[in-house]
Amino acid sequence: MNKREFLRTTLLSSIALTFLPKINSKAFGLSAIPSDVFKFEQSPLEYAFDALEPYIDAKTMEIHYTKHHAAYTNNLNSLLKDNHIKESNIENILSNISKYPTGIRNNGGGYYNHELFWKIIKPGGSTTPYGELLQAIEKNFGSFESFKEQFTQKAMSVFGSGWTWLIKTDNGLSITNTANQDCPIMDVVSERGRPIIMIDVWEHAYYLKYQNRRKDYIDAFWNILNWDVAFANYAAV
Ligand code: MN3
Repeated sequence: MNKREFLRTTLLSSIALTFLPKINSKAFGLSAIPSDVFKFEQSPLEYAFDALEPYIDAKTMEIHYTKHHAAYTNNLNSLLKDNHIKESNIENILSNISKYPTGIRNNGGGYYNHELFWKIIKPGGSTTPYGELLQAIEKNFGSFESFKEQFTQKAMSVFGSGWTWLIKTDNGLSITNTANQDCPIMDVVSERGRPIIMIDVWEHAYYLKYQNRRKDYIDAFWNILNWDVAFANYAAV
């Protein structure tokens, strides 16, 4: 900036300041400044990174939560800002995702899916399914053991990156896969429903500990599955 530009900038700034309305900074605190776009935040993890050992290792959990999930969240916020989208309900966005840019589909799904995933697993798991959810599982899949087998087979069949879900549909329970970060509430997937149980089968979810052994990771998943949350997901729909 040369001297003339400097003077011009300074002069314009002074004029601008003169015409700015006087703001009482104490009465008008930072939090009161209207935010144009809602910002999504990662829920705090309810257990330590190493709490799921030996089923999911601490390093995987740390990278998965602080890098992968954080990146989806930050990217989602940036994309909403850039596209001037003010919707603050992630389920409203995802259930109408065909109307949004692809980046919001990928990162909005990434944000939401991991929010669900951190809650469906917990240290030590919680016994076995019970109540109406167990009855529905037995009705739809024959038995709990048969359900586990079918869910495992479905998760093994994901080609590339994706998720496997137990969902509640109008016709009962169903096991379905989604590619990338799609999820069953999106209006673009082949089979829609409300998520009850979900497993992330992207390699970043298990590769450090299990490498190519996805089956071992899925088998381990049953030991940390939080059936109380699964039951709550089921009862909520
Ligand atoms: Mn993931």
